[in-house]
Amino acid sequence: MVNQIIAEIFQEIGEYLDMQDVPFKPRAYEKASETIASLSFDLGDVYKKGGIKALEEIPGIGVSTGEKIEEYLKTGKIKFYEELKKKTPVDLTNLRRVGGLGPKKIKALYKKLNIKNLEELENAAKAGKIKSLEGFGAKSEENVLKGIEFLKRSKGRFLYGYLSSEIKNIENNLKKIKGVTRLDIVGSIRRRKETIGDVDILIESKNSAPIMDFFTSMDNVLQILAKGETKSAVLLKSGIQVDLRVVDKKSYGAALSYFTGSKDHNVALRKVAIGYGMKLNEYGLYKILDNGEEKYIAGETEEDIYSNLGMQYISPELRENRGEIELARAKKLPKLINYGDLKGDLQVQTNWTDGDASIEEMANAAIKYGLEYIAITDHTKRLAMTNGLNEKRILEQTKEIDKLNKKLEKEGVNFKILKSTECDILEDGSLDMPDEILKQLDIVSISVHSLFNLSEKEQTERIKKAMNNPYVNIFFHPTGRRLGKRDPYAVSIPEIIKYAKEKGIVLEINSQPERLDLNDEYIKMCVESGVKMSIDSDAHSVSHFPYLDLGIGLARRGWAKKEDIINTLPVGEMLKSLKRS
Ligand code: DGT
Ligand code: CA
Ligand code: CA
Ligand code: ZN
Repeated sequence: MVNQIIAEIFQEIGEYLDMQDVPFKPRAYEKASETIASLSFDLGDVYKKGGIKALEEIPGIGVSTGEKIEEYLKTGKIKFYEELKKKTPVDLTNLRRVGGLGPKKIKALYKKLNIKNLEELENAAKAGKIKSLEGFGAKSEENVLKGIEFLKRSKGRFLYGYLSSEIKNIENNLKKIKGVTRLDIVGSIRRRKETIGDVDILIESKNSAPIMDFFTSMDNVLQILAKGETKSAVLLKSGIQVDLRVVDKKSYGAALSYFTGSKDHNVALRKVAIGYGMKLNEYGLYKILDNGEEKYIAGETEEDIYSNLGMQYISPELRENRGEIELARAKKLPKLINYGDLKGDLQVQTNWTDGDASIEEMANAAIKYGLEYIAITDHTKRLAMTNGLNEKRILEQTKEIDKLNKKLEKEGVNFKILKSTECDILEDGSLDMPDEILKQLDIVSISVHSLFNLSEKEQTERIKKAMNNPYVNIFFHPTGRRLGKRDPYAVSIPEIIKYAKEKGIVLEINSQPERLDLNDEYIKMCVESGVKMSIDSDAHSVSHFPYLDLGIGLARRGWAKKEDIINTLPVGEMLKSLKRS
């Protein structure tokens, strides 16, 4: 929103002027900034209707601030601000993010130690120069170092799976506030992206003050980045930023659509609106009348907006402008797999190797989660650090599984434990378990845990050789990536997909927050090639089954339908579908 950008620029102008010891003006910009941040209408719209006069009529905005808003709306920048930045090359934006550093302290650090950026700040703190400054001390110096360390750590993107309970908690607390009639987590989280830049929350309410007060004073807030009537933002101690917007009923659907994104989807959607002589923004969908006036048509719900644009409703996971707009206009969107469609989980580890719990405990947790079957896939012997199973132990395990299945049957529980393995692919593409053993299992799955640095050609050939074993059914976490830790190994997934199709091999969508592998683009490729997939939790503990939702979200981002995923089938049909010639 343009308001927010201008508010931030004015805030920085105030701080720059203050650094130059200009009297009075800093406070005027600061006030204008606060005013703008809390406006419930868009400055761009005001200007379009009433020009600079209308801007100046807004309380808190004067001649000089009004002119600058006009300049920004016309040119996309403010010269005065650009020049101030050049004259005072202090990186306010980043310095302000260091916990405890307000405008006053940043000014003092600049004036006395000529500190202009994070690097100079860190050097000064490490050299012990900050603690002797007036108004600072040993504690402040320590906090500066901690703050910088924290910024370094939190820079970049986050894994939603590890933050979901904290976010859920915030969501539940906000919902309890009186007057909150609707709430959605929007942005990349609603689109189920593999990684998220920040958390975006949208609320419908007529009275935002108590919501903003609560939001900015939560226990887990490290720093308040903005607090206004319609928008606030905080930095959590866990390092992630949360943006909150409060809107009214009439605009809720429009805001939901806008803040869900993606930006590319929004741009394409606005183009569709323009094609119909309409205008779409975060406040609503408007018809442009012959006299130039705008008539509100829709905005309360997303469904209203899509249908008034002659489109099917588009699920958030599809909103990346990868062809979904065209299909929705032609009413030809695929019917995606749903949350709750999985009947089984085909990768589960136990305390026979590196899992936390026994086979029975994992089975009970899966039953509680609502599944009808799991495959026990402990590692094989080459992975010695996981206490990988050798031939003797895996046979012992199959006996234990038989015993447990009998017990379940006797108790009348509709649940089946399948004998399986996460068999290691050896250096030369052969498997870490002889065929004699593999053929006694219900499902054979394979994965790469070594030689990550082979060339793409060598790695692809090695994997293909393993896939060629007639007993192999599923290839687990096909690219081996660990988000934020390890890049995928070099491998040609398109070639693997082609080979999987030929051999009838299933490729896995691994639901662990740091794997999410295959990714959405490869999933789409499998869907298009008719290669089946499984969605597995790769559970190592009884608490991991809910990760399956992350895998389903990813599958939906990859346009997968229920029939593309084998473990949506009941156990008998699923096993039949695995049969290889
Ligand atoms: P993230 O946070 O990097 O994981 O990705 P998003 O998609 O959550 O992006 P974010 O938080 O910057 O903004 C949330 C949504 O707001 C975004 O998906 C679309 C909308 N939005 C933000 N800025 C713009 C913009 O400049 N133009 C348009 N059309 N939409 C925007
Ligand atoms: Ca976001
Ligand atoms: Ca955001
Ligand atoms: Zn593994």
